[in-house]
Amino acid sequence: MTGPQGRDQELPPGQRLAQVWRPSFYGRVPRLDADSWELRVTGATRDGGVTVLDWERLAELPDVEVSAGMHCVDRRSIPGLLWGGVRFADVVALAPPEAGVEHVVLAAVRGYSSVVLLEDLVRPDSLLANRVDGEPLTPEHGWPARAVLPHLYGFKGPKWVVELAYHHRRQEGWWESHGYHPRGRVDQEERWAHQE
Ligand SMILES: Nc1nc2c(c(=O)[nH]1)N[C@H]1C(S)=C(S)[C@@H](COP(=O)(O)O)O[C@H]1N2
Ligand SMILES: [Mo]
Repeated sequence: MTGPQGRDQELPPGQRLAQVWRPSFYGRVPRLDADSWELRVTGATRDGGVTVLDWERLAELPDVEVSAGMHCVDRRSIPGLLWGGVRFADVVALAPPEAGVEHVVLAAVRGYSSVVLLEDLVRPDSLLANRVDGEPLTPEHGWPARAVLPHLYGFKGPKWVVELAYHHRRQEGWWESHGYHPRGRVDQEERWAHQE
């Protein structure tokens, strides 16, 4: 089927097409410089230390592209985006967690954070992205780096991400502390914490 109805049918359960891709964020858009941006890998790391990765180091990892929609827990979906960057699985291999770690906090500048399961982070389509549709991310959409975990709702992917922290116990990020689901899988409609 063609037309908007046909496309609607391809959307995950409970989602509808967004007419435009309007960025979602609170406060002002940070203007970050790719040359000074760093990702700090902290918490329960295997070597007990903090690994600091910049884009020069990350560029040594395989460059990948993943086609995926963005599904906001508020039910708006933007289908068919082509994300580019490196796999979180490769980042995790560079700076691995202690044995038994299951939880990860992804933190952005200015207080935004989300929690994800390590198993969701290391899926092959989970990216630390710096491009979309062949262009560098705009500042509004997360330049110079954002997390994209396509099978989870959008709130699980911080834009302007600067820290990846390993935890043995479950944590709460910004939306999780406001009643949103700790896991957030789109196909399971894991929107609210009370569904657990
Ligand atoms: N730092 C930061 N990251 C964020 C957000 C935010 O407000 N701040 N919003 C999240 C939410 S709720 C969604 S749906 C997606 C939206 O990404 P977009 O603005 O590029 O469409 O970013 C996520 N990442
Ligand atoms: Mo969202």
